[in-house]
Amino acid sequence: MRLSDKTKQTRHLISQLAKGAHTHLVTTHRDPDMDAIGSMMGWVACLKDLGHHVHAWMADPIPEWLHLQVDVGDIVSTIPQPQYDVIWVLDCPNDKRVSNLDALRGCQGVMVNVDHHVDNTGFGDYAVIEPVSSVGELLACMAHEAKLPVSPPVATWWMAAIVADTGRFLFPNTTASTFDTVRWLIECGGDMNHVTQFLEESLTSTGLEAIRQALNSVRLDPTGQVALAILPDGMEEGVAVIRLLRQVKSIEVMAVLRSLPSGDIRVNLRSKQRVAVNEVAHQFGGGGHERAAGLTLSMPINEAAGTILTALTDALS
Ligand SMILES: [Mn+2]
Repeated sequence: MRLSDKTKQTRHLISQLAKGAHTHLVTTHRDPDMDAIGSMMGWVACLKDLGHHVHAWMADPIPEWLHLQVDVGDIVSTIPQPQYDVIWVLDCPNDKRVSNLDALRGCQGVMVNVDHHVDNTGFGDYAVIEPVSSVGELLACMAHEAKLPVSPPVATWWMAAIVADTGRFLFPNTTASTFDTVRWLIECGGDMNHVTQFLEESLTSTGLEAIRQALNSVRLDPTGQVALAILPDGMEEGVAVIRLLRQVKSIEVMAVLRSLPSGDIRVNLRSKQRVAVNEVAHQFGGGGHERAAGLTLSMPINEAAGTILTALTDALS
């Protein structure tokens, strides 16, 4: 990985903060995916192994798929203290992506923004932004460089983050450094079998039903290159639906929509080659990567579906 001198200095400073500070709050983006959760849980465990006092915080309810896998008692829904030495915000391109920005702003502490989104706004007192596959990979690199203790559970969390954000090592964000990092995490005791069970073998029967309904909802543009699916309320199988849609040869761009508890519509966008979906997301105040982006709309779901289908069709033409 090529790092600028400034990034190297910031990284050094941040590893000093990780080692030297005693109280830490760690959080990630709302509507968390595996990179968000894996990065957060791994970082929390790593800091705890250093003997520090650490809270993982997420204001939104913890997704159902995660309930199956971790003791969510470990993640608090309100910030327990008015002040921490360091507040870590992971995998958030901007501070509005945290689960409760007002609550975060009400908490004192040096804020460190650790992210891999190219459109990160650089918020926080310090920011480490590197365009690697995942925040899991970035934290693992930082831990390696700073010689932080990486236990088998920490390594497994970061491997899960990397495996998920690289689409099982199939997306173009998978680099030689990604494999070097995973190799090192396995040497630290990371358990790929556990990652497989977690990511590939944990669908519930309700999840299967949600996927069936989402597939029934699929709309295509007239050329068959744009696909859009709607997930049933409260279901979180968007990743599985996208993985199925992308297997269709003619489909170039995909959108999965779902209603959030607030009534807003969350839209996840993916593309194979030709469309920079973050540019589409920017049109609606969202953001992300070229091949994976997201946005939130405040309108009825059918109207949102029409709007997104049109925007994606325009982006392709
Ligand atoms: Mn990520």
